[in-house]
Amino acid sequence: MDDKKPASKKGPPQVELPPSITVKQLADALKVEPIKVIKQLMRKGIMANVNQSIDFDTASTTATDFGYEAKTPKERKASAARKERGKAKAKLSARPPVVTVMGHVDHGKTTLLDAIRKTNVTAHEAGAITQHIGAYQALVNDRKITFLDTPGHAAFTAMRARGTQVTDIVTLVVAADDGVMPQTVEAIDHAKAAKVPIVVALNKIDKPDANPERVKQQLADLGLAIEEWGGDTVCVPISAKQGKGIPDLLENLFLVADILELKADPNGAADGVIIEARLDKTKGPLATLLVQKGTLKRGDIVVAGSAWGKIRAMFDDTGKPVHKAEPSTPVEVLGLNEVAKSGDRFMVFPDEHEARSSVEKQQSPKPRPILSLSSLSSQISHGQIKELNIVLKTDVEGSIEPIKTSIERLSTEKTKTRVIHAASGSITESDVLLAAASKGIIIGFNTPTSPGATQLAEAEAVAIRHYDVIYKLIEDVEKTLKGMLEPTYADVLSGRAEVRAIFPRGKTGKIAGVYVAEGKARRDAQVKILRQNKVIYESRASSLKRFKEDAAEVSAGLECGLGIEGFVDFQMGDIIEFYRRERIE
Ligand SMILES: Nc1nc2c(ncn2[C@@H]2O[C@H](COP(=O)(O)OP(=O)(O)OP(=O)(O)O)[C@@H](O)[C@H]2O)c(=O)[nH]1
Ligand SMILES: [Mg+2]
Repeated sequence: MDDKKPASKKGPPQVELPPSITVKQLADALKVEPIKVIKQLMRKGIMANVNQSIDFDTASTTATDFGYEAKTPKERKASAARKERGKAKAKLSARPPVVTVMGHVDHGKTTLLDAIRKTNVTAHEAGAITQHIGAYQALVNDRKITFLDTPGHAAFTAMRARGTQVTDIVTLVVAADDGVMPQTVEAIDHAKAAKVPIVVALNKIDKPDANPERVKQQLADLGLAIEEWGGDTVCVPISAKQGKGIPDLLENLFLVADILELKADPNGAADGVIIEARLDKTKGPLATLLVQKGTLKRGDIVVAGSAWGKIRAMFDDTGKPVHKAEPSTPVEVLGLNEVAKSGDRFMVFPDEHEARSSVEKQQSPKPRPILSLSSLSSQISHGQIKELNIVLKTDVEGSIEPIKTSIERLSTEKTKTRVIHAASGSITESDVLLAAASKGIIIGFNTPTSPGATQLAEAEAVAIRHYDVIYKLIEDVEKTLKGMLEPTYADVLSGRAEVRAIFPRGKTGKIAGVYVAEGKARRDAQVKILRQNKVIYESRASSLKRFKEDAAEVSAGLECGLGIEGFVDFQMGDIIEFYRRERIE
């Protein structure tokens, strides 16, 4: 690091960083070797090579680590603009609540949504054909309420895993004859992890064996504070099938909404979330958007992930064309160039040019932080994480309590351990989503991971650890908390090449002309030089060229020029092995 002291007491030296920067450029800007930046990123759990781009937030915290204060060139301008906007004072207005219905299979989620929709649709014209767009608004005594028509906690948490929270209130449907079931528990934990209030609908009270009191007791045992017993969770007895108790349920949802004081600024350009999207054979890509802020208008230019376009037409949940949509309103829009991804955020841009360049920018992949125990460990030791969230799955119910208690006992003043969900059974996709959304990890005790969950965990970069001995499990969590768990790496062979020519470079340097026999020769690789099957030198590639052009990698069957840091003593027939450092869990 530069040990030149800043000239005055003005604080740390400043460095100007663009919104996206390669590791190499960042290292140059900070006047340190790229490997130092790479190592610092690893401590944050980010695996990035020299040529990979990182976003401004990552770059700026790294700059801070090296003693700099990061600024974007536009920052001054932007902060001035923010102040200006602040002066104009966002005019917040009340907005309708957005509700998601959750609950165990067959407890009546769909029946409830249908019942509400049938009696309270906002259809203005009689006979309007209601269509499924993934969300709808009901009108109750002149007040609007929005229901996400994609019931279930998996969809809810999938969105949250992608960084968007749309739900204000969860309606938990529990069949009064069946009581609390595994997915009821999951739904409660998912809602709690998202810090979303729950209103319980005790459904099927028309059934002769319905026992609402027993269900309330079960819910209380799970830690839900039931209103009648001094808590704040309301339980409303209903029969979705007979339409009984539904006005009471809606009234309670509005009460909770009033407590939450849900507000949004309906002025200005809209942003929000893609609820659902599909390809219509005749109309093309259709997407259901939920506006969260501002007002969406026909003709607006919208970007959602890699999809973008000008809104050509807009419909409400009854299929009626509309010109604008205010906060909490779901609309189906026509005009995006491709099928958007549900859960992606959308934003309105002032013109096509800016929209297009924003889409292009998003296309450079971001390195993903790996939420492994060891990376969490380093994030904890760097003070970036204060709470370690754990999803615990065990083989039998009896193992849950002792493990949970031991884990939670490990909480320190600085770092809390929180078991956000514990259940018996194999590790499922829903567990992975919950861990992803809560930036947590999954611990399996004597229990397997379902195949779908393994894939999803890879995609979501969620760490799953398996144990069969409790003390080992506790020990690892403890080490993680103390920030002591060091990541371990293995060298993975990525290619092999043979020296077929030797050229001078400069006065004393040498370049080997090599033929790549297997895999890939990589510029950013660790290399081993083998002579007669013995490793004679280990270092890094210093240059890789194909026909005088720098190359990041060269594939098998091709020739290239290779320089190696600190090594010139090439001989014909030497074998060069290229290795990639990989973290092992
Ligand atoms: N008696 C009675 N039956 C109900 C009531 N609500 C739902 N049912 C019945 O329970 C069954 C399941 O209802 P659904 O609404 O499909 O349940 P769900 O929660 O959407 O189920 P999944 O989507 O499969 O998770 C259906 O046969 C409904 O007719 C009710 O209030 N009373
Ligand atoms: Mg259903």
